Amino acid sequence: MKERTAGNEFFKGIGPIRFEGIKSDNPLAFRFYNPTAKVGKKTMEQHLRFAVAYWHSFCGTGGDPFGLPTKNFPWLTSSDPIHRAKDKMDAAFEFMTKIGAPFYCFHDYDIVDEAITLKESEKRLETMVAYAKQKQKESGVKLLWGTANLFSNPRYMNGAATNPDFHVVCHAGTQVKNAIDATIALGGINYVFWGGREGYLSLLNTDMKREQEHMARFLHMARDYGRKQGFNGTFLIEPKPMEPSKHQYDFDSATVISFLREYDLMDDFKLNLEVNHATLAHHTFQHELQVAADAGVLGSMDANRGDYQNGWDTDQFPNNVYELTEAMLVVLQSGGFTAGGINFDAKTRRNSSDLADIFYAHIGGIDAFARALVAAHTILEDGEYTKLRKQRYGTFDSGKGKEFERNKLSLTDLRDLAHTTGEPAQISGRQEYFENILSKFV
Ligand code: XLS
Ligand code: NI
Ligand code: NI
Repeated sequence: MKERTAGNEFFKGIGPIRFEGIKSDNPLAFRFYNPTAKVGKKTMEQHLRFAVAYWHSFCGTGGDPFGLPTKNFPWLTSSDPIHRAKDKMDAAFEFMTKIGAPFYCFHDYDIVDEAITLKESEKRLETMVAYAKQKQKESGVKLLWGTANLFSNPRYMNGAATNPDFHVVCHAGTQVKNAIDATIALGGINYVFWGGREGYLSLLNTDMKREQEHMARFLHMARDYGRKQGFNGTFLIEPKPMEPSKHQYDFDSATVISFLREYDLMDDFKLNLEVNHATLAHHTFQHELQVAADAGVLGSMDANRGDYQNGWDTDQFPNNVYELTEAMLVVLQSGGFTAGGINFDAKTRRNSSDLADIFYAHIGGIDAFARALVAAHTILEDGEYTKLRKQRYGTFDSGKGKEFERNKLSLTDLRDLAHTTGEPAQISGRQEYFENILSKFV
């Protein structure tokens, strides 16, 4: 077997990506994202906390149901799994350092391929966690979150924690235990559960209540284990309504919050919200964020975008500054990210086959978020938007409206008041006016 050369440069000819400002014509520079620039009290870097998703950028080779992979990543050429995994990790850390991302995220079997036996898989993981530790130390890149892939292996075809076969649940538990251990070893700030196969394809063969109870039990066990091992970060659930299952139990923010409340998990769990998952649930991303923020469980974000014509999870890089501004308005008003961040859960298109495309994609996404952050911050500073929204509820700020909010009125009081005040005057909701405020600053 060929000896591995450590420290190979994979993205040759591409140096660190720097902020060059709006006048720059350099496609390998930021035009809006200046990590050290202050927006309010924090720098852009502190606000946005960008993370690179290991799976899309270094593992996904562009295969689709109609065709073979299109991306010949030079880090995937070795036939030896550890050699290959280390090359891939070298490439990942080279990319993250050059793009200037402070964080990354991974699934267990992104960092090394799963082996035939559980024992060998665990050994491989151990080797790669040690390697990641060293790479993090050298580069300063940190782990935003770790997770376990409980959806690719055929054993999970009927679900992982919600599988009707207890033996499969044990395997899922093993993976989650190991992934929590890895996350702790690498100083991960959060741990994510995305339940792609936690749901059903047909209700005819599914005991939904029992499966959901199993999921709750499983999450309690994971929480208890993590806390016992000293993990004091946040556990995150990432809602998605469908795909790969027909119906997934973590459908959307509201569904997950009611699940967390029902099963007494609100103290340890928050939400990791993804743009394309929101749109699959027929919500705006802004809606999903607001529902979570209102319940105090807005944890982190998976950034991408769907396609307005296709109805699936296309995971494209974000570029719609107007919609991102709506999202950042919610984030800023809820106090901004503390433990969470913005993970680019997005992939370059199948026909974007150059290594440089991974850079263009992230540069575009990062710049779009920088613009949205500045726009949202300016809108809030300007104050007209929040003032007008508050004014819409002005009738609750004094008199009988205030008494209503304070629980001092009954239904018959409302009836008596309606009789004395008569038909209310029409008050415009002024949606277009509100939209124009956003347009003014975007
Ligand atoms: C898939 C999900 C997945 C999670 C991590 O749609 O977005 O990538 O973020 O398991
Ligand atoms: Ni997704
Ligand atoms: Ni995601």
